[in-house]
Amino acid sequence: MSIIDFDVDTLSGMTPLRLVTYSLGSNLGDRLEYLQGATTLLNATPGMRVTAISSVYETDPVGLLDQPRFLNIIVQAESSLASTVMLERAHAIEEGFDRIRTVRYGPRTIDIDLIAVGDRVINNETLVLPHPRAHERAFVLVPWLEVDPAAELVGRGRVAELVAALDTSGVRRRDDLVVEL
Ligand code: PH2
Ligand code: MG
Ligand code: MG
Repeated sequence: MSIIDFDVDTLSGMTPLRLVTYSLGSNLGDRLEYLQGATTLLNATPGMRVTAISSVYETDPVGLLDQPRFLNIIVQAESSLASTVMLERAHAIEEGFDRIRTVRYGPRTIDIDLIAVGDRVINNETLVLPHPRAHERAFVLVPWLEVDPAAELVGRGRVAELVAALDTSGVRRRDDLVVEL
């Protein structure tokens, strides 16, 4: 890692209040319970306040196709924590739910991905922001657009335009399911 890649927030310990966008996914066990539990714990993080939760979407698996369908949501929060701390918190919550993951892109009880932190651009060994595959993932962009119609993905443009260019047929809203605070 070179010095210019270093997350200066980590050094200073002080950052402005930013809008954090997390993507949550589950395709093993009680999927809705995992999404709800992870959302509750994100909101319980000192220095983090959840401001929006999308509808629940049932989505066809992307990448590794031979696995159960996912439930996906977007959770947004306000926080002045350093981005690396936001990521660590996501990993700690995953571990708390006994996340099982045997293969990359494979089935998991809960996956919490940090998609964007305000307009921060970070690229180091532990963290890449915005998330490098977010722009091509309808299961991320469709719920993100729902909670934030004016959203922009730094370096990729407006989320609304990205969604318009994607096949969204594998992303279905489940109005019978809800995650709330
Ligand atoms: N996550 C993956 C790989 N594929 N597909 C869907 N539909 N939803 C996900 O959350 C997902 C995926 C890797 O984390
Ligand atoms: Mg993921
Ligand atoms: Mg992940």
